Amino acid sequence: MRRITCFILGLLMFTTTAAADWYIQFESKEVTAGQQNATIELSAAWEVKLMTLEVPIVVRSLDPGAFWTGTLPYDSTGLNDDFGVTWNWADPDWADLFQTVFPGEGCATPGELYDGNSPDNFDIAAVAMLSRAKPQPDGRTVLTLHFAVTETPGQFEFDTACFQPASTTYRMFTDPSIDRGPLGTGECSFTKGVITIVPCECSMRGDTDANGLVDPSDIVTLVNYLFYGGPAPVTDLDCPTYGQADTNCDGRTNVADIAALIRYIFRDITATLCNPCAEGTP
Ligand SMILES: [Ca+2]
Ligand SMILES: [Ca+2]
Ligand SMILES: [Ca+2]
Repeated sequence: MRRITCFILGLLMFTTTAAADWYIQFESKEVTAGQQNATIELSAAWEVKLMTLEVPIVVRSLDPGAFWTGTLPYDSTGLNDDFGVTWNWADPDWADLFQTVFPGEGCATPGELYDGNSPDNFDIAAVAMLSRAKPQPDGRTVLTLHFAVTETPGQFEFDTACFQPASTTYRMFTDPSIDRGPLGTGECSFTKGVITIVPCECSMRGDTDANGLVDPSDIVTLVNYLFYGGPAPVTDLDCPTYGQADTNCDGRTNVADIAALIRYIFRDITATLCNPCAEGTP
């Protein structure tokens, strides 16, 4: 009986592991309305040495007005001319984000310009040069995109879509050349990512004692807490950072926040406290 149980457990583990070893996936997450430093990670898993990864992408609003905005991530030359793109790739010079004037030309569903108006099409292509990319059966982040989001609550998504007749879907070529995507052997799955923009109402920043005013008593509260074991500042759960005591939005409550409060209250009438809604979650 014990032997049978072990066999079944082993089979279950094997099945679970095998199913998870080939994938390309975006994360899904919440960001705050107007957040300037939002990110999305693309991760992938592969079992044998990898040669190339190509993921044609469409970014589309699921709710009108909820979208990315500002300067969109780009990396088209491989020569340090990039913005908002962090590669976790052995050969970053051989990894790019392509945008063309006519994305989707020749595809069954036409694409649209990469211009901050939904939808935006582009193509992620990464080549592992001489070293190839070592097997990553547990998966790892390959790429992080950095961007700002609109003030409109709602959702938008990063999905895969035909980019050109030669790039109709995602592809993962391993060494020797076998496409593990849907046009090849098909082990590799794709998971789209959904960004949910939630309203941000963090009006109490600096008001560490939550009495409705930002005044010297808030400095006292913070000093007592940090140096004399006093009670923790009130935390506003609507704030994306650590509440109203984090007056410089770096995700920590420390002496720098006291300095920011002193400057704001006493020293500089032009000083403002950080806007945690714009900064978002650290
Ligand atoms: Ca567009
Ligand atoms: Ca106060
Ligand atoms: Ca801080």
